[in-house]
Amino acid sequence: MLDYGDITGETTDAIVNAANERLAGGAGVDGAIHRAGGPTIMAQCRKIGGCPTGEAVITTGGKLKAKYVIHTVGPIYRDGTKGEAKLLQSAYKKSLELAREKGLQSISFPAISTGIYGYPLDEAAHLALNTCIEFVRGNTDIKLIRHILFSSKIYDIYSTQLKMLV
Ligand code: AR6
Repeated sequence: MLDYGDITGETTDAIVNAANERLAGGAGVDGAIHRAGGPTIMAQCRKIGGCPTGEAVITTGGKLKAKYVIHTVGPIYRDGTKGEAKLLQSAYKKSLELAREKGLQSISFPAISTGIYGYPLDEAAHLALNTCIEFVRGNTDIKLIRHILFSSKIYDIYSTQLKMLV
């Protein structure tokens, strides 16, 4: 399901953070989640220590409405020949697997890698939606996957890509 807005207000069991490998916090959606969720999220990130690109880890949601934050690291986009697509798919898949392992039923994603990491929006939207659709075909445990898009431009790109997939 697509929606427009700020992911920090989501009431799904988990929200996903577009983090960096050091889990050090940053700008964009990462900064917004840590600001809204408070310091317990960063304290747990420090304990975990890091997360390789394409992997995912989980912490509390702190003061957020969502119980958990799943931190994943999308690829930095270079020229598309450095394994970026596989890594972006993996970031979505590992986040979903972690949610399933925890018994969660709903999850919200931002458009991972499409901000500071520079991933072209059309391709990132296609990969995000396709990976989620394939995952729910094989697993029925997760009942709701929301994609929270931060601008009308990104929302429109997701809508176009979704129409092509279903
Ligand atoms: N809610 C939903 N989406 C958001 C929000 C928000 N509050 N804020 C930004 N976006 P980015 P990346 C969108 O740059 O490209 C950080 O510094 C934004 O419009 O947050 O994966 C990390 O620490 C864009 O479409 O993440 C890493 O160092 C999308 O979220 C690095 O940036 C992702 O943009 C990760 O870069």
